[in-house]
Amino acid sequence: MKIGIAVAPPEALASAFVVFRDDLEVSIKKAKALGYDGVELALLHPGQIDAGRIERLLKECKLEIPMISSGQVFAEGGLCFTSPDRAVRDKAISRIKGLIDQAQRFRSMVNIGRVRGPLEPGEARRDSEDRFLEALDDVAQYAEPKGVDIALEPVNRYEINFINRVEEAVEIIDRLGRPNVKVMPDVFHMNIEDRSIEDSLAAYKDRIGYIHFADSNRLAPGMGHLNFPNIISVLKAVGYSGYVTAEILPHPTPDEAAAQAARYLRALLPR
Ligand code: LER
Ligand code: MN
Repeated sequence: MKIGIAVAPPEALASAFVVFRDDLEVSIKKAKALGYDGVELALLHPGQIDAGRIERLLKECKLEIPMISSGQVFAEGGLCFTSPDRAVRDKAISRIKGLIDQAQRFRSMVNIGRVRGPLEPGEARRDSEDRFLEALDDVAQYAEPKGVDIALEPVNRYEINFINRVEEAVEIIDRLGRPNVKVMPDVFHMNIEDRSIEDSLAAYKDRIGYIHFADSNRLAPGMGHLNFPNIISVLKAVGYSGYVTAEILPHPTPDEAAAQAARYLRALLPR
């Protein structure tokens, strides 16, 4: 398993779930110094980064960008896949395709979190699901020849009313039937939604492409009451070898949060 930390460019919303909101050169160098293997980049649109410069930096630091996350596309851009407005859906799809182009350069995955959109009130659930599946199919088909995987993240009910549990994500991915769409559990959301974090991870081990780690209070692992030693031993037992990335609040300070997560995770996952 490798460990990562979620970061964003300086202009990201204050509400973005990242530790560092800074020039990417600064964040990448800090992540390297703390012993991370990779940084997850939360982007609003693909033009936010100078890909050539980032590629050089990653090479110099021997660091990876395993994931480009898209939460800002929904939170700031207001775009989503379930919108009844065709123009909004099309914008969401083309924005995600832009992120897929960047992901191809970095050999990253692209996540679909809240950008899937909510179930639309006043209509049958199936109608929202159908619009979501059509959009997901479009982006997955676009990503496939580029070698990019799409990671669908279940998110808790207080943030969105659609795809809250890991099981629900797997069920809808099965309906789509595209092998480059994986499930992306986030243990913070699982703590709210899944009956057992460990049992869901074990049950769907073959479907997991990437994992978010935050403690029960969304602080760095070790600062709340989730049982990370147990979660990690289950992941090891089922042979998970991908990333566990800290997507945490920058408390008490960004530097301390990032250092705490690195220290704690490295102790459980020595190189
Ligand atoms: C949001 O709560 C979250 O966990 C993000 O990774 C998904 O957009
Ligand atoms: Mn997450």
